[in-house]
Amino acid sequence: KANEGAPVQLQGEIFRLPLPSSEKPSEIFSNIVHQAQYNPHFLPLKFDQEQAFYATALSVRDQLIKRWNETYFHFHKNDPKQTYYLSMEYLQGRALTNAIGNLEIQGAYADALTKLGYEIEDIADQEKDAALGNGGLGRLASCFLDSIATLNLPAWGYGLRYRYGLFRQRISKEGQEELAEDWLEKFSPWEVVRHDVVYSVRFFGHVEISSTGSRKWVDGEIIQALAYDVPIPGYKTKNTISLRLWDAKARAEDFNLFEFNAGHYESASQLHIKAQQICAVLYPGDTTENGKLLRLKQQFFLCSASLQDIIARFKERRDGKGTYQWTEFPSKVSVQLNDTHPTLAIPELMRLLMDDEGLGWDQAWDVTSRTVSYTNHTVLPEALEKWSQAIIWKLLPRHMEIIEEIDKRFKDMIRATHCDMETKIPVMQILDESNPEKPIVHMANLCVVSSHTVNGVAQLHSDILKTELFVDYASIWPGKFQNKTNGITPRRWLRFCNPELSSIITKWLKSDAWITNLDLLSGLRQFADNVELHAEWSSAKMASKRRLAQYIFHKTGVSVDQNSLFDIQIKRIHEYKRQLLNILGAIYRYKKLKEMSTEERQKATPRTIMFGGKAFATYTNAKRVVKLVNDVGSVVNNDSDINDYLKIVFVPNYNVSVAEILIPGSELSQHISTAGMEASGTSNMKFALNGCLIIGTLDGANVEIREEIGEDNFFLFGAKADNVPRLRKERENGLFKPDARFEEAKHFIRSGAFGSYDYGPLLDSLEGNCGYGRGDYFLVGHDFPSYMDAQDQVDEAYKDQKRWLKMSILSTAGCGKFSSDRTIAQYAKEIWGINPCPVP
Ligand code: B1N
Repeated sequence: KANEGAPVQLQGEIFRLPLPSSEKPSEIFSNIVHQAQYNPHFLPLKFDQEQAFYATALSVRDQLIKRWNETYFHFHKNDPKQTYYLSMEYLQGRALTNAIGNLEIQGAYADALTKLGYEIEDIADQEKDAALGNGGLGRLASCFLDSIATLNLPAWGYGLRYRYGLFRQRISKEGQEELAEDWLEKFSPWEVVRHDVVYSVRFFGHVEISSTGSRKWVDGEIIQALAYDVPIPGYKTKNTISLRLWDAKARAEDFNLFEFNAGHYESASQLHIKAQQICAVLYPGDTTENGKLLRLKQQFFLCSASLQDIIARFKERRDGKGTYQWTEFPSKVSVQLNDTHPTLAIPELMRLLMDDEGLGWDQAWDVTSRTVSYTNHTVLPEALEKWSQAIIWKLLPRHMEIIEEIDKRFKDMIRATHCDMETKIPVMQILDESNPEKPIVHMANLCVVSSHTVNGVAQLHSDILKTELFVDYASIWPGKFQNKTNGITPRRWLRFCNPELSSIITKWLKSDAWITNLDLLSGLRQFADNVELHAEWSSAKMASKRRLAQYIFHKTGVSVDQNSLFDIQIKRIHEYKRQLLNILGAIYRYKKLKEMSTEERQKATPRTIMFGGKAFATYTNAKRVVKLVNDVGSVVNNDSDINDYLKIVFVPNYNVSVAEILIPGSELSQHISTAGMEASGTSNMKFALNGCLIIGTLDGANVEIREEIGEDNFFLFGAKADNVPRLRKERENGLFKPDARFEEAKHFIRSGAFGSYDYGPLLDSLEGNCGYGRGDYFLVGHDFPSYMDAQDQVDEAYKDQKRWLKMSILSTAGCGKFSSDRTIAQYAKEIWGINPCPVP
């Protein structure tokens, strides 16, 4: 057996060691016990649930590392073109259930834990979420890693190892409170520190020009980037890829012992303190200059460390040293920028190639622009990154020179080859000096100019990029723009979070092949009217609703009716996502129920409306929405007249693992953004996949979901994206006539029905000429009547359970397209040019 197992490097040569085997149940048992005894983090005398979790996780980690090493060795030997996904965010959630599920060792681990006196679900529940992301963009990156590994693709993720990820949300009388969440408090069993993978990253300093005219960035402060690898297993494959997260460290020589001994403790360890700040928090508040500088430091830290690592690997794989050709780099390396947050990878790659490797501008530009591609995730003007040139000159003087040169050459090119576009230069240029007080850099423009491919994340969004946001670039480079509709991993978002429904699907399709070929779900369509399937489908949904009801009771003390329609909206709280539309509709429903006679009420469809989501700490209107939902909930849930018909619940601290409980238990979910504003959305896909019906606008991926599952199975309402600008104009010109129901709902809040908190400013944002933009910018008032009509249709449909179940089955059946396996296969073929490289 000596030719099996993980490779190790010994004296410069690759040797292979025998596999330590621990995949058999008996060995798993002893392995867990071994981990519990030998890991130094806990007392050996106790073996409580938490310790059982860490011991179990460490035993699984050994398996992952073995596979990770084999995958690395295999890629190294075969030297395929490899993609590197650069993202400031990953929302991994929990890893234990996913890892043992992907490795197909659930049964063995469950048995071993039973022998130790535990249920595997309780042990899995001990794990803290890794929440190194804010929302959809970060979760998409994590789904992509799962699909990359599953499809055996040679690709890795790079990110930052934030000490404090997304804050923990607590709901108090005041509304949302934010608390630091220390996910590394005890330690993470999933990461492996790589003390041999360290790079220097420079900040500040200046550019030195040599006698030959070459430029070099020198001085400033130097921080070390240290790699932590998180193994990402594919489903039913040996391939296990890496998410490499950088941590920041200062060097020992930067610790001034002399100063320290003189009692100047802070100045003695200045650089250590600065290093600690870099990876301290996910998205530090950037309203202050300090905050902006720190965020820019984070972005550059990710880009510089990752590119140095990528270049080192490129050289290493070119059979030793000195034999590589830089022109081959783009045929071996592709770099995907997850939005503009890692844009600095562009000038950093240029700098490394020119200043360190000695390439000329043209050659460096050719290599860079054939290597880098860019995904846009938003068209919201306030989310498009604009950095002040002054701050970049200060922090990254050499990069600012390079950006200036890219901008200059771009403009020269336009004037030379597209003279008809001359007038468009002001909107296309990278540097914007229109405000001489504060010249800025448009990061999206830099990305478009420097990338070989630019993509949007749903068809509608990609169309908007081509016809609006990037319209002028599209006229020069029509072939540069693509669509890659987002997707979600069917492993986490159906197979593992909803095992009951998964077994039913497998039984009716007579195979579990759908887990890696989601299009096979369409085979359920032929059974959409089958009464036996209806019975099984409905009992699986009931089981998930029961689990969710228990969770809600445990977290909020509210007991909900398990036979009511479970209606859910979970996502970041943002005005464009219109949680306000949802709660106004709920308020109207409550008021009408109050006004009804008992007999009338008995005809109503009982509902439980659930909200979940976090508001950015400084986003005042979003926090007011959280407060309103909670206040409405307190009144409604304590009103004995209508308790049998309506409950309104705010589920605190929404995150990935909470989503895994909410989504399987959902029957209706709301995806109700103002059309044209939600680039894609991905929870819409997760809900539909779990047989939940959607009430939604024609926005983002809703459009494609509706196409796939059929328009009869989708509750549509609201303005279309094309009409939004006209409707906003009409609103401004006083041509908008509000619906009576809308007025009544707002008036009810103003009357104080939900307490004394001043909702004036929030409600004012829906009126005349105030608030965001110029009065009801998000068209809540315009869409309210069609929203309420669609809600009436929902109530009617739910009364006919046979019809509802059929729609639910057809929702799941239509979700094949929304597997991230499909999305990633398209990226691999149409943008990255990489091929599967399965470990034998
Ligand atoms: O990216 C998701 C999409 O499904 C959502 O529709 C989209 O809103 C989301 C600045 C963002 N766009 N932009 C961000 C995240 C962090 C940040 O600091 C912007 N997130 C999205 C996946 O494509």
